[in-house]
Amino acid sequence: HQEYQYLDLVEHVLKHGDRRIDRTGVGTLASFGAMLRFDMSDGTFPVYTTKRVYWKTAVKEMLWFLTGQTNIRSLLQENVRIWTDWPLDKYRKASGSDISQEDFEARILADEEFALQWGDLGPVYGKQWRRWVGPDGKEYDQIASVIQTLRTNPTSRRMLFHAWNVADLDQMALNPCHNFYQFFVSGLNGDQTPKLSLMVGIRSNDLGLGNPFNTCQQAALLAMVAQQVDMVPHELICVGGDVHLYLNHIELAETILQREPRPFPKLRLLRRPDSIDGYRIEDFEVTGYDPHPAIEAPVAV
Ligand code: DHF
Ligand code: TMP
Repeated sequence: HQEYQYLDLVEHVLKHGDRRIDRTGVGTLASFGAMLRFDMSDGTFPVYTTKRVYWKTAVKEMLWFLTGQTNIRSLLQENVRIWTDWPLDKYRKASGSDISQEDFEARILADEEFALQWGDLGPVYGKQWRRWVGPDGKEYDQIASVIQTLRTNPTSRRMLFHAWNVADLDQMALNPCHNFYQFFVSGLNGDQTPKLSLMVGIRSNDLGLGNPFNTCQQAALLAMVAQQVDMVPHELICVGGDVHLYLNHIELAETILQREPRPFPKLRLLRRPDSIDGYRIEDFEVTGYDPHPAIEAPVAV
């Protein structure tokens, strides 16, 4: 079962990870350099089963990146709350108030001006993917360029996009974790549909919370891009730099290691939008997802 790649990595970090106090103060066990390869042929959708992964939330985050937006308001409008902690932390520190997450989210939703001032994460993923600003002020849509190259020159070795815009780092709520997205096409010579693969470089990966989300949302991106360029999804390859387990996720890790993985679900896109900008969550049909129970775990801010 492909999920053992993830479980083996979790076990490795648990056993051999280097213990340190990290930026958040929570502390981690960390290893360096890991690769997970998921074969998506036959519609396989790599959503881990040893704990429930909220794949819709993860895919909605991916759709939000693709819109180019960076404000949590549009995420909250989709009932996605995974990014609230960072603006909330900033607001609490700046205002000296101890407003609850619920009240903060309600205010972001109700008050557009408040959202503009306090809900923005800075020039994070969506901004860099869709509107990277060059030295001359020109904006670059990296997603459109990659799709264009996939259509016109699929053997290119330059089909990638990147979020690590050095000049913008200090304005981001969090430096981008998943940075480097590169595509590769195989099977161009036969009479079958060409196969599209995606490799993603993740400089820092939280194995308990971030990684399960990242894997399935990147698989969703591969499925969307493949559909747009008339190819079939092949492999998703996730390459991690600092892969870590937070010390308050040890129990989570031990629990999933005791569970038996179940078959991955299947993904089907129900509609073919005119462009990469046209996807909605309703387009994702996921069948056969029968995970073990969810495990709640705190996120390190
Ligand atoms: N910081 C840290 N320390 N770890 C992260 O994984 C992380 N991820 C970020 C931003 N900063 C981060 C963005 N992605 C959750 C999942 C992904 C994510 C942020 C948070 C999360 O809390 N997942 C829970 C609840 C999901 C839900 O409420 O729908 C989970 O159980 O998967
Ligand atoms: P860092 O910027 O100090 O590396 O902290 C970022 C943390 O967030 C780190 O634990 C990795 C985690 N993370 C993911 O694993 N995946 C993600 O998609 C995001 C945004 C963060």
